[in-house]
Amino acid sequence: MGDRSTVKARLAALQIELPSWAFGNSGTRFRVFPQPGVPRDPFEKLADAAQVHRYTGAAPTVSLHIPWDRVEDYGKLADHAASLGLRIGMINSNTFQDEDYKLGSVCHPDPKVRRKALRHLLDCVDVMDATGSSALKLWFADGTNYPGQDDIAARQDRLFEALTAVYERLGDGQRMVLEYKLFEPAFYHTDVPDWGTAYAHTLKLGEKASVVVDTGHHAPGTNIEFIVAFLLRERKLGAFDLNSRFYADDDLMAGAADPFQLFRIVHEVARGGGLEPDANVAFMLDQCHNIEEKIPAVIRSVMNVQEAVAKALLVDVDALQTAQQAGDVLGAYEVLMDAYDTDVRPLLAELREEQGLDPAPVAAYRASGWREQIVEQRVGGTQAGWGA
Ligand code: PSV
Ligand code: MN
Repeated sequence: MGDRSTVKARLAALQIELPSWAFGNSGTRFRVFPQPGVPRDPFEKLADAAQVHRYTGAAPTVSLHIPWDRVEDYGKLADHAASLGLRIGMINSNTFQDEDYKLGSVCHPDPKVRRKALRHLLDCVDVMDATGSSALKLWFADGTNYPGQDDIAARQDRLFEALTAVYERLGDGQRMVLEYKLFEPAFYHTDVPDWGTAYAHTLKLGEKASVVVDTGHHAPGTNIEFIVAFLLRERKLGAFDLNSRFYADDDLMAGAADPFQLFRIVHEVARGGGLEPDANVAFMLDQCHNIEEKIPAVIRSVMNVQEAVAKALLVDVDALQTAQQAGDVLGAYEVLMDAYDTDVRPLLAELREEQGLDPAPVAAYRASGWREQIVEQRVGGTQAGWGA
């Protein structure tokens, strides 16, 4: 077990990336519920993200989604981030909200549509150049709804062709991560449905390509920690999109639905060296706050991830190994549960105080008056939301 100060030092180094879209209006396909004070542009989204970093000290990077975060001058956006103590994180591509993509984007049967989609992906690398972002995150909504609709294998060829072109465009110090998702919006087959498909493609591409595990993108009951352990071992775990789910891709707050699952995942990350800075595993949130207040929900999510990591760092690795070697099934389980059952909130509060932060981030945010200020100031204009 790491001693208290080692655990705190490792927690202090943990950085959780925020999605710009968590701060905009969102909803289900039934209704988007607007909230007062929601940002009207990417600059205001960064200002809200800065609040999360201010009260947690753990969220210095923000992931952008293009075109939702399209601006005239990306250098100016990066400067704005820097003035708020933030950096631009991953650039997320979006090839799922254009009329042309009804039958897919990079896997579309029409080469014209494929070229348009590829152009967008390459434009996203330009945004990386302009903002100093080091990673491109690719998720494709491509797939089919009916058997026979298109040639599944040919679509894999088209996918790989586009991925190769993007890979070749990456500059020094840039990488790409490929996200998989079981289903939705396609319902019969999806072109990157699982980690195996993402792994196979990124393996062929080379070491600048790896896999994103979005915790909400699996069939119920999937052992996500196994996937994490496997990918880490192969040095192909590039990033997490953290969120939680009860049913499908619910995008609820990380750690809310199943804190034990989050702990088990993070335990495998820690075990496999994924918390080390050179492992290059990004911990991103990918969440939407449809009915709850957004900024405190993001703060709470960061805290949930910190708690899971703290517990994982408290696992007595030597005792665990001894029990495993001895075939002591119950002993090994007990070591894991001892860590999971530890109340790590006092440890994290102590760490925050040492960092000059308030020990209770949500309460500190609420007392700051930021919410009242944005509700009063952000009037007029169009609030950011899905598709904007
Ligand atoms: C797809 O469901 C996804 O998880 C991808 O990461 C997208 O970029 C993101 O959601 C958009 O919210
Ligand atoms: Mn995602």
